[in-house]
Amino acid sequence: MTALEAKKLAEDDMKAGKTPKYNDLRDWLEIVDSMGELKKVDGVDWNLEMGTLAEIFAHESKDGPTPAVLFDNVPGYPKGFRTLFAQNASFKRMALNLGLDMSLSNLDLVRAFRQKLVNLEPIKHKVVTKGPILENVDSGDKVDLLKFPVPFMHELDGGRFIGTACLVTTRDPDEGWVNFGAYRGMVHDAKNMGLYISPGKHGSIQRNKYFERGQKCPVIVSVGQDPVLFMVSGNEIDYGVGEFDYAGGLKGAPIEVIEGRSTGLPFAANAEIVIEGWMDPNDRKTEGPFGEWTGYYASSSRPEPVIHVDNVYYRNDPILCCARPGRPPSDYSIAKCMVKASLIWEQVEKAGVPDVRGVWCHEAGGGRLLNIISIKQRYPGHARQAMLVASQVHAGAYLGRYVIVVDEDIDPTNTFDVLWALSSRSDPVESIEILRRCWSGPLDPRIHPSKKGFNSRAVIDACRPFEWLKDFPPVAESSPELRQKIYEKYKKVIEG
Ligand SMILES: Cc1cc2nc3c(=O)[nH]c(=O)nc-3n(C[C@H](O)[C@H](O)[C@H](O)COP(=O)(O)O)c2cc1C
Ligand SMILES: [Mn+2]
Repeated sequence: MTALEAKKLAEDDMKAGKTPKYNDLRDWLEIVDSMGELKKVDGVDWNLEMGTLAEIFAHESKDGPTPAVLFDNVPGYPKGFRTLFAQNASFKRMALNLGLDMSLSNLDLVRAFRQKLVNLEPIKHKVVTKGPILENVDSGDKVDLLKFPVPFMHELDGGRFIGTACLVTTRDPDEGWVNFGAYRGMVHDAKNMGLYISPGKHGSIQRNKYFERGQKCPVIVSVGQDPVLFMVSGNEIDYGVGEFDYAGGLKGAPIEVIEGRSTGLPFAANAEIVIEGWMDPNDRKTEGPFGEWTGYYASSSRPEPVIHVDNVYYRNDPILCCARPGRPPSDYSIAKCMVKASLIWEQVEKAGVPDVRGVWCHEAGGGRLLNIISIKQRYPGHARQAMLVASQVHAGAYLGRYVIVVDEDIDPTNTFDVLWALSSRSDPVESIEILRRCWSGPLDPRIHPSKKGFNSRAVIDACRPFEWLKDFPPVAESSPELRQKIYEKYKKVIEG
């Protein structure tokens, strides 16, 4: 099928209220353009201009969601060498990625995704030998990371970051499974880049196994690909589950991968730009600072392992995918909230907590620091169980701060209602538990640099006390029946 035919098919699907299927990032961009959610901007400089413009779109898009932004004709670069920002910054685009109903948003979209997760079976990736990513391969002396218009995003950054919306792929040397995560990557020079992985992340655990034996760690960094792969990369999938196979499960078909020439590690056959190399245990170089999802520069800079690049693979007219971090809303904060909420919901239920009615990870907390879980209380202790488990399942454990549990009448995505429940149903001395020495990391802005690694949590029970449920002061508002009746009667007045 030609690109034009694919676009026509997608438009027909959307007219019929169906979510179109797409094959690769190129098809995806055509669809997003038809949806009216793509901005194409020419002539913007990689040095501070792209980052600032993306920030303005994220903070000031008044009519509708933050658009995806495709930059072309970057000064100093050939036409067609593009960058894409904010790919997943709307509910509609996330629904497109996941094959879910594109009219859903907020808790409805979280519910639909969580439903999909309940039946999700990973599908093993398929190794192929051909694909558009092999259109160009630069090796050895020809390697030049700055061949692509890598942005310098914010004024206080320490360099140009090529790895933001990326898949850093490694293999466990003992267990054999292939992991990928979004870990930031800074260009040191044409042939070397730095990588920052927080302690405890799967990529860090795997890399340490090589380093502890004095071995080099093979690595592939994909920096342009199907948005669903980035979504999987940047969120906590269970330890031991290969993210390519998980993404295949989401797409309902195996991800086709090619094996790298020097490492044998897999990358998507239809990716845009892929970097392959090795990290030497004895070679570290200052990495950072870089703006972080919390909205600060807390991890600053420190020596981190360097990737010595053997090969760079790229499509003709390659698209470098970028995710601008920083003070929320960022390029990926809304996507993170939606995905994390769905994952936490699924993981809390898997851990045996019944009757969860909703989960939301607030965007102001970057999808981690302020999480809310809503339950229908069934027994004494149910609320405590839900909030404690939500604070420690894999998707909720890293760098959390507050978890609030609310009753089923509170929509966790509705901040006003959550604050109302917190204000009116919690009693600080009885309702707040403090957990100490939990999983944090260098990015935590509130932990002093000398104490980073651990943090504390407040988990807050903002449910009506269970033993008092029946007699708790009734809510002062009209019943739904009366409300409906009065609405009908005074429809003209109400609707003007
Ligand atoms: C845009 C973006 C950038 C990220 N940057 C980093 C990073 O630099 N270092 C890091 O450890 N985690 C980073 N993360 C978070 C990880 O990608 C996330 O925790 C993921 O689950 C890691 O994969 P893993 O669970 O396989 O370790 C980032 C996430 C996103 C969405
Ligand atoms: Mn993982």
